[in-house]
Amino acid sequence: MISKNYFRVILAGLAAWLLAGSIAQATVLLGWDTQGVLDPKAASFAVDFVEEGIVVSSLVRGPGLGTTGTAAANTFFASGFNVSELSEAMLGGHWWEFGLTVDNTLSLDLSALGVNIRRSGNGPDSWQWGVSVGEGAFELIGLPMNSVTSAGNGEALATLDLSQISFLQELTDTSLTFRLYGWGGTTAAGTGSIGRLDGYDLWVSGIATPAPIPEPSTMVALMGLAVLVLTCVRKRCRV
Ligand SMILES: [Ca+2]
Repeated sequence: MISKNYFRVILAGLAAWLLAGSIAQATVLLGWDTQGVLDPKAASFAVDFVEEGIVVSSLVRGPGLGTTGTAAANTFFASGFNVSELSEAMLGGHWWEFGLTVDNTLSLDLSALGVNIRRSGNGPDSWQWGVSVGEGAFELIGLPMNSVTSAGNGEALATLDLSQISFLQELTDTSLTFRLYGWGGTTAAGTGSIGRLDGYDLWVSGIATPAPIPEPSTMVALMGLAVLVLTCVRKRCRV
């Protein structure tokens, strides 16, 4: 006969596994910190932190941006946001861009996206996130954001909640490309840089869990097994 304690261990383990899945907390999955950047005008900026199982492409400028003017230290710098509409920014390459690929060992539920912007007085004051899944077209996510502060150390734009965007949940064996479109600069020399507050200046948070995730039918089967085991213990059945 299998002992009652043995069954209790099985049940406790099963309960712990189910509980762990239900209370997982979002953490930063990838982040860039501009503090200490050696060349704010470099062609790209490598990620500072990335969760294991995710591959990130470097942060780059869109083809409509340049590096005219003096770059503030501890930023990733760009000029040329002098278009007046989002549509012009989208058509003209006035964006920051980075991408990520998640392999088939992980499932990602994205939670939030944030960025710090340090702009000049004649730089861009309006921003909008977009994303492409796989090779798909770019889709706008969230609402346009404003950067009010110029010069100084910049400011954090409104954090974008990704948790309610269904196509950014349960991501596995796929790739994403994010773009931050900027517009509203009044001259070509106006600058819009990433940085330069404490901590990460560009980041994505979410929950990464091992894949494959058990299907609901599997969860039901496991719950049924637990009930069966418990019933067996109570009846002191022999196995
Ligand atoms: Ca920073």
